[in-house]
Amino acid sequence: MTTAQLAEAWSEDLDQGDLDRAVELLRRAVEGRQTVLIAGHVGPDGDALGAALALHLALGAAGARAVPTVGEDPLKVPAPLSDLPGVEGVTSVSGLPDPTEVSLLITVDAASPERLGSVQRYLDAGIPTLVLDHHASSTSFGDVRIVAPRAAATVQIVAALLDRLSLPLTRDVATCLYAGLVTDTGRFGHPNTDASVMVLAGRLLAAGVDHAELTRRLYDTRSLAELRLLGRALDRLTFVPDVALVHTHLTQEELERSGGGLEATEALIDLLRSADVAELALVLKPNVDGTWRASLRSRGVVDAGALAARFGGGGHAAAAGFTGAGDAAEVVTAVVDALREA
Ligand SMILES: [Mn+2]
Repeated sequence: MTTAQLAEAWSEDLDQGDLDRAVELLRRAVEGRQTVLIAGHVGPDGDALGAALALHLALGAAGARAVPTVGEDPLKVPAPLSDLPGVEGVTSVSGLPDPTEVSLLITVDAASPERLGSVQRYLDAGIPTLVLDHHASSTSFGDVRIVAPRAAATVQIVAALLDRLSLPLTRDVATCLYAGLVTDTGRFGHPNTDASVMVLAGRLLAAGVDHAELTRRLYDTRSLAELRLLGRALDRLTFVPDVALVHTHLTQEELERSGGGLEATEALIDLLRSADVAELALVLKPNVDGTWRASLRSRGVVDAGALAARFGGGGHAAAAGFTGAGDAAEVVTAVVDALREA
């Protein structure tokens, strides 16, 4: 196996005809100076936002009117991602062009229409839709689907398409792609970190990405509110020995009192997962409607995605999530019961 073949292992799952159709849609958008809506999932992470912004910058520079968005109103970009190049172009749902003006919808890192929030109405409007994703749980929506479950991040698919279009990896485009790569691989620590990840990372660094500055902003910068919230949640940490589960939760009141938003607690789940006795970590964070946003992280044995699917959620084997109802203890009990059955 050559280095090039090894680096592209994830792309073997893709259909060449679909790839050709995707490239054709993008080429037409650029040459026809079309209006292209690029939608990441609600509650955007580094991959969703990085993929959307890289496409926004690259297609925009080549001639398209590329509008990046996530399906939220009001728009909330997590603080660590708020300095990414092109982020000022991210448009709230209320500011988007009318569906009749949009020639192409590109969804990135969103495994189902529900993950698009308010952008779903553009799907329903019958606009040609290109789906770029790496979730094995991706449901079959969209017209042209480039779904690569073995890709570590959606930004790998975006980079491959930009290559096929011969669009340049400028420093800004590379920075957005790198943000997706570094976050979805857990700083190159998760098992999805393979040769293709490192080959792309090397290309992006060569394009001028400031790795140290970007990772400092993504990982080593926390507000006092976030540190206090982390302390509160860690203080409440509970271990269930027979299923090797560590779990904790935060209340709506604690979030409000701290002044920190939900995004301030993203580091919590990875801290919990680091417990030496744990196979699985569970963090419950309150949604405004009274339900819980449950995040799951596995240390390798438990398939977090399969577990989340039992509760109507989804994700990857190492990281997944679902929406839980009831009080926190009831959600934890349901997860423990499911683990004991498995
Ligand atoms: Mn992703």
